[in-house]
Amino acid sequence: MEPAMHPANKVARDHVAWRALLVLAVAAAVGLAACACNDRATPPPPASAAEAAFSVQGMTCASCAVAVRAAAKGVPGVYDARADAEQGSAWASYDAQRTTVQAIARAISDAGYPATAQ
Ligand SMILES: [Cu+2]
Repeated sequence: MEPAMHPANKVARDHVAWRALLVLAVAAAVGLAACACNDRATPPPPASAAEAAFSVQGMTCASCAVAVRAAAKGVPGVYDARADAEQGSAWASYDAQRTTVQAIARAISDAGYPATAQ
């Protein structure tokens, strides 16, 4: 027959179990947070990142700028674009290994806003 466990030993063992649980819970929370964070993060620019500016005709309001931006971003290899109707300008960040300034200008032009690289 085993001797009864001393109350102090039992408390110590429970304490270790709770600490282990706590460590696991924290590790899980950190893992989840890192996961969610990665989902939201924008991918880093590729090594062949390039930028281009365009003169764009025909933009008369903010929704024209939205359309120009969407046209530029629709080109595979473009990972960011901006357009300003007042300035008649657009800018694109793109992967030079995947697309060209000419292709982006053509896509903006095809959307109805004649564009030329600056
Ligand atoms: Cu407009």
